[in-house]
Amino acid sequence: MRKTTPKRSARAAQIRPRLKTLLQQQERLLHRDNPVDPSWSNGVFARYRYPVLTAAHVPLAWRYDLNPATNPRALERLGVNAVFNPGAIEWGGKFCLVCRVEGTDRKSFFAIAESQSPTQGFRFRAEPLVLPETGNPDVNVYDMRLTAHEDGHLYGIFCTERKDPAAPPGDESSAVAQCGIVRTRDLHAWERLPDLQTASPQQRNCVLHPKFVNGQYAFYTRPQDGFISTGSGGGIGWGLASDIEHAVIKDEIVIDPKRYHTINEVKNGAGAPPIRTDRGWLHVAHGVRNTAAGLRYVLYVLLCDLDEPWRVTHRPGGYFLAPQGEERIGDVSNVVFCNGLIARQNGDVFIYYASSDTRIHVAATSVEALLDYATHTPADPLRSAACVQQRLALIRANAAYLAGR
Ligand code: M1P
Repeated sequence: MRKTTPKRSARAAQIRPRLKTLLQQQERLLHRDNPVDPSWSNGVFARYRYPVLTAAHVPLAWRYDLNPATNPRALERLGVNAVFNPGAIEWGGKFCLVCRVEGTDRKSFFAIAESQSPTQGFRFRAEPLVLPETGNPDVNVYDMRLTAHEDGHLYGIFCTERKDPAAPPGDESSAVAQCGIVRTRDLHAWERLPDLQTASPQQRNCVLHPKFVNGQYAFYTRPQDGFISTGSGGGIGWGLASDIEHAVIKDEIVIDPKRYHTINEVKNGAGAPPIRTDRGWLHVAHGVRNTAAGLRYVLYVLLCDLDEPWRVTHRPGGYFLAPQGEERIGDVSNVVFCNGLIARQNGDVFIYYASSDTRIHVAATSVEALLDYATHTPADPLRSAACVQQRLALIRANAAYLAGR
């Protein structure tokens, strides 16, 4: 039996009340009800009052040394800065989010949080995901997109970032982003495959299409010249790779370019893997514009042809979801970003989006509502005068309808 010395019990007494309080606070957070936010109503999707995951949801055992002998003051040893940008999948009857967890040291890693409910009660598994590496170690990994591919594997497509070998001396910021690939059959054991190869110097926001196209693996890509700036690249790209174990895209085309004075004038990127519907492949993507206060990231919707998924058939104008309220504030303010959604058999859709690179929220909608939105929202006419005409058409149609009632 372990002997309790007066010194040890004094330390335990010191640590226990504080940790007990922290644990109680966290349990309250994890059990908190998350009602629909009644103040939001555009008919297209519902917002929820609270984020579904934050840094405060991360288990205490990942942050604190719980042993009073080695941490008598119960100090946090490994802080967590943010939990955001999750891939999402319904798996084994649960809603699973593969989150980007960022330590206070700025390095991100992946961790799975699960719940029986799509909108509340998410709890991290006991340990973070151990991502195997290639011969070229990752410095930072983030933003996993989960694709249940028809080849039988569940793929995780993510961004792997390493220092730019061409950076001049003293430049400790320039990085090269590329597309990392892992796969699993059980959401526990992950196999790392070589990174995707394309002609682009930078790749971020890559997404694997769930079906073979012309017998090949199909990727949405986002070619860029620089880590932040698009240069001659930008836009959502598309390419095929014959072998996923050595994925090489030889021909990359841009299927949804950035455009002057729109919500994606600076850049854009694919979000979650698209939803297959009878009207086509539905995408929730992100677009970035410039403002005097910096970049603004919003979500937008795209519909692509069912048989030719690289062909955009509907591009509703404007944003679908933009940051509001506390969503506007965080580490990288004025950002919403989505790389995971869950489309259920019954037509319900849960869009997991992060705000300001800090926390994760959910928006609830349906395939029906998204298709209605995608096919009936007019495209951006690209000029103020044309926008007025668009609005006049709506106003006058309404006037005629109301007069004829
Ligand atoms: O900081 C906002 C987002 O910036 C990047 O997106 P993009 O490549 O389109 O600029 C990503 O790093 C993303 O993780 C981040 O949320």
